[in-house]
Amino acid sequence: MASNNFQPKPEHKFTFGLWTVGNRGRDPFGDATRATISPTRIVQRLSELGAYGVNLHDNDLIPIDASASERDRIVSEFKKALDDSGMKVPMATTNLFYDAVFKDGAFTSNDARVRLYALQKTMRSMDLGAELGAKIYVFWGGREGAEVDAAKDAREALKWNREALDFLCEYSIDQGYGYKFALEAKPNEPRGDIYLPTTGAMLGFIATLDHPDMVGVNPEVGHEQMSGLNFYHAVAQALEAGKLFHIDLNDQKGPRFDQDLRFGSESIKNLFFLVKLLEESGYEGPRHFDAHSYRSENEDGVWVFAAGCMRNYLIFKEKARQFNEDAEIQALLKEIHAAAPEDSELLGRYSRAKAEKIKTLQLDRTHLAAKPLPYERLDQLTIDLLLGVR
Ligand code: GCO
Ligand code: MN
Ligand code: MN
Repeated sequence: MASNNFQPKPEHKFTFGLWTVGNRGRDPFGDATRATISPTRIVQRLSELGAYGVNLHDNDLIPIDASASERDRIVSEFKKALDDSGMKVPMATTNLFYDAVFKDGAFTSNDARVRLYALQKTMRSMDLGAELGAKIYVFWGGREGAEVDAAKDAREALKWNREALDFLCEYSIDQGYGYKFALEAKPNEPRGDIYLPTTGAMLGFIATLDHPDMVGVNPEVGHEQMSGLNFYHAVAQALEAGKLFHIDLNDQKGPRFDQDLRFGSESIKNLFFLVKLLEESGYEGPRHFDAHSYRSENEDGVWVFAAGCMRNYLIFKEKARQFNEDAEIQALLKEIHAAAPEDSELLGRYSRAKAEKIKTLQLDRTHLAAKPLPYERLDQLTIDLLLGVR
């Protein structure tokens, strides 16, 4: 363990949103508990901690009512901070939830002029992201939902959502931005119900778009856990579909409000398997932390939080290496996965000959059911390893 100090480096591709370390501790019951940290300071401090880059919503950087000259001044200051530190902006997104205009949705608002405003705001934000070098564009439709289903036909909402994404894919192509879109699901909060509530629902929706190849998903740990789902499974499905374009890493204590906790602070076993999966899958995208520090922290605590997210990821990565090199664990896995070559050959793609053969096989189900599966031992070895007693 001494040989690994878990020091984050840009090559690990760790990123944070300006809104994450910039979170001031506001919640529905109380106001900010810490001061604003400027975007340029965020860039500088994260780079000192070993991060690769920062991501942003348009209004994390530029106030919604900024003049054109103010905008340009802010962008050039920000670009200078990026250049000075070597930090990147791999992902950009639009704030389509904060302003009152989005109270009934953005792309799915019942008001066509609000839908137009959402398109306008997103195109301007895509221009900004492209100027900063972003190649991934995230869509999190926090207000795309409903409390009163009588007011909106959910099929109509899906149609509007699809039209907006198709329109914006064309805009990216037309401008030569080369964006990949990543859709982020969440079951509720701030809306009573948000449309397309899970990563699985997003994957189904993507297949109905005009440019499905341009569009993938941005799963978030806490959002799947809010629905009681297994995040490792959701990410596996996205990877297997070639659709993991971005990922929001954080943590959560089970199904309740969105907590955005420090990565790896709660769901240790599930997130160990997640990191193992990401590292072994060839996923090359950013490891983005969409989390924030406890409300009880001051700015110093925010940097402890940020360092902790990256450190926990690297600890899980090291544990995955140990898991793969552990002779006892690997022997158990070999035993569990053992198969006769003639059986393996019969599985897989259909042929009439195979079907005939399978129908005549002598398969003794009582014998098959009696085969012991050493899962208790395997899981306990995993726990021993994760708790550091192995
Ligand atoms: C949330 C979301 C957001 C999005 C962000 C980028 O629950 O607040 O996770 O943080 O990820 O808007 O799209
Ligand atoms: Mn969240
Ligand atoms: Mn998120």
